[in-house]
Amino acid sequence: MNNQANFARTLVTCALPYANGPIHIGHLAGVYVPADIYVRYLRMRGKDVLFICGSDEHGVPITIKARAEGCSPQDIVDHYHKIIKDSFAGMGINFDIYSRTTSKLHAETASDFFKKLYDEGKFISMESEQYYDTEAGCFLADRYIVGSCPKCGHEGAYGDQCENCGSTLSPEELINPVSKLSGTTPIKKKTTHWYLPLDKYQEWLSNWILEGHQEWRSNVYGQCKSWLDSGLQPRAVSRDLDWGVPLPIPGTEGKVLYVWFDAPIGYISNTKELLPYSWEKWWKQEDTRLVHFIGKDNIVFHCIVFPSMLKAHGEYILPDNVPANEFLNLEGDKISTSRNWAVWAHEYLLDFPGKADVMRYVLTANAPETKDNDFSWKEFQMRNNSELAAIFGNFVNRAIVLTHKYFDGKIPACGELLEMDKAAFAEIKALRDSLEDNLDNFRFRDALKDAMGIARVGNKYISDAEPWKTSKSDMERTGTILNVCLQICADLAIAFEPFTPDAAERLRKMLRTGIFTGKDYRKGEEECENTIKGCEELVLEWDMLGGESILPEGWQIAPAELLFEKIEDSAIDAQLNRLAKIRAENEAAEKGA
Ligand code: B3M
Ligand code: ZN
Repeated sequence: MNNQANFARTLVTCALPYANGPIHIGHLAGVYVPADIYVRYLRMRGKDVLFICGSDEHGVPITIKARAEGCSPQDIVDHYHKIIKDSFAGMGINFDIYSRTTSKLHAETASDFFKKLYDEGKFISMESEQYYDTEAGCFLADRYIVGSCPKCGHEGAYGDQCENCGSTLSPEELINPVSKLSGTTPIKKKTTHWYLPLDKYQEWLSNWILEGHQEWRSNVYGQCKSWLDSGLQPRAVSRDLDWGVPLPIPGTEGKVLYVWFDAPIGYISNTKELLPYSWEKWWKQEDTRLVHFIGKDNIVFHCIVFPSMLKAHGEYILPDNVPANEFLNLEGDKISTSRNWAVWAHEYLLDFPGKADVMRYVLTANAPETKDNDFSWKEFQMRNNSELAAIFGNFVNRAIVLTHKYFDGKIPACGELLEMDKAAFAEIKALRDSLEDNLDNFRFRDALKDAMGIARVGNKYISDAEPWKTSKSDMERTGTILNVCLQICADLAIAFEPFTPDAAERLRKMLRTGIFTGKDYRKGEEECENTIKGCEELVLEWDMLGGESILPEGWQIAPAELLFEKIEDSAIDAQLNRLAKIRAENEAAEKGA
C-alpha cells in the first residue's frame, strides 16, 4: 500500500558506500539508480523531497586497505570519496548532499547519539576475551586474524569468514590463528564492550514490522521475519580499533564506535550539514516519510538495528519503507571487488562518454528487484540498439523530421481524430496510470516498461498511420497524424525524465520546452525554490502526461538530432576482452594458490 498522501515530505537515503573502492554497476542497479528515479519522480509531482547520501569512511576494511597500500586510512578515504562522488555525478544521481563520515559534524552527531543512550542506560556492557596481538600491542579485528578453516581446512580463512567454502566463522573457530599484523600467534585478553540489547526490542520490532509493515517488499519482510523468528541477541556497538569515532566514555582509549553504529547516523549528520537550521523537521516530525534505499546485505541493519537505535533514542522517526534490492551479477558470475570482477562506474563513464543514460536504462530494465539478475554486455548493446535507438529514438526522429519536412517545424493543427488516433491516446493514458502506480510502489523495472511502452505506441502509430503516404493527398490528415506524434514525443520527454534525464533533456531541446522538476535542496535551505529546467516559455509537467494538446498548434520546434547512437560490436568486444583477461588472471591466481 502506498500512503504518501499522509505525509508532508519524504526523506530518501541511499546506503553510504564504503570509501575503500570505487562503485560498480551492482551498487548502481541495487541502490542509487532506483533511488534517483524515485526522487526525480516525486519532485516532478511537486513533493517536498530530500535526497541524502555520503561515504562510509570507517570500518576495518579501510584500515586493511591502508596497510596493504602503505598509507593512512585517511588517504584511502580521501582518494575513494572523490572517485565515488564524481561517479555519482557522472551517472546523474542527484543527491542534495554527498558528504562523509569522517567529518567533524558527523563525529559530534554520532558521539552525542551514543552518549544519550549510554547516559540513559540503554546499553549493557560485557567483558569478553578477544584475540590480542602482543607485538603490535592491539586487539585484532576478525579480519586481521587468519588460520585454517574448521569446515574445509582452507589455510587462509579469516576470523569472520572462509572465502573458500563461504562459511561464516568466529575467530575462536580458526585452527592455528595468526595475526595478520605481526605474523605472531595472538593471545586471549579481556576487553569490555557496549551492546545494544536487541532482545529487548524484539517484541516492539515484531509488532512494528510483522504487523505494521506487511506492504514491504517480500524479500525485506521475509528477512526481517527470519531474524525475528530466530530471536535477537545483544549487538556490540563498540570495537577495539584506532580508526573510527572515539567512544565518548572516559577511560576507553583505543575504542571506537562500531562502524555500523556510526554509519546510519551519517544520514542524520549529512542532513544537518546541508540544512543546519531545519534538519530536525526531516528527522523528528511524524509527517516526514523516511525511505531507505539499500542492497539486500544491509537489510538487518536498516530494518532491525538502526530502527532499534532510533527507538532507543526516542526523538526520531522510523523508516516507512526500505525497498532493498537483490544482487546483480556480471556475465554469470558474482560481482567481486577483490577479484576485479565488476564494471566500475568511473571506467564506464570514460569508455562510454555521454552514455550514462544507457547504463541507467539497462540497469533499470534488468533491475534485481525480486531476484538476483545478470548484467551482460550483449544485453546492454541489444537494449541500446533495439530498444532505445530503434524504438524510442527512431520514433522521435521520424516525427520531428517529418514535421520539418511538411510543416516547417511548426506543430500542425489537429483535425478530427480517427479511431486509431483515439486508441493511441487511450493506450498512453493507461500506461501513464500504470507508470505512476509502479513508481509509487518502487517497481522501477515495470515502470520503465510502461515508459518504454509509450515509445512503442508512438512507433507503431506512426508506422500504421504512414504520414509519408498521406502527405501525397491529404495534408490535413498528415498534420493530425504528426500532431498526435508530437504529443507523444512530449509524453516521452516527461516520462523519461526520471529514468534517462539526459536523453529527456535533449528531446525537450528539440521540442523547445522546459520541464518542472520541483524543489531541490542542493544549495541549502535558502534556495529551495521550484526549479524549471530548460525553456521557460513552454513548461512540461508530470500531470500533462497523456494529454492530447501538450504542445500547441503553431509551436516552432528545433531540428531533429540523434537521441541514441547505435553501439558497435567493437565497443562491446573491448569490454568482453577486458573481462576475459581478468577471468584468466583470476583463474591463474587460483591455480597458483
Ligand atoms: N557501508 C555497507 C555497504 O556499503 C555500508 C552501508 C552503510 S549504510 C548506513 O554495503
Ligand atoms: Zn572453509
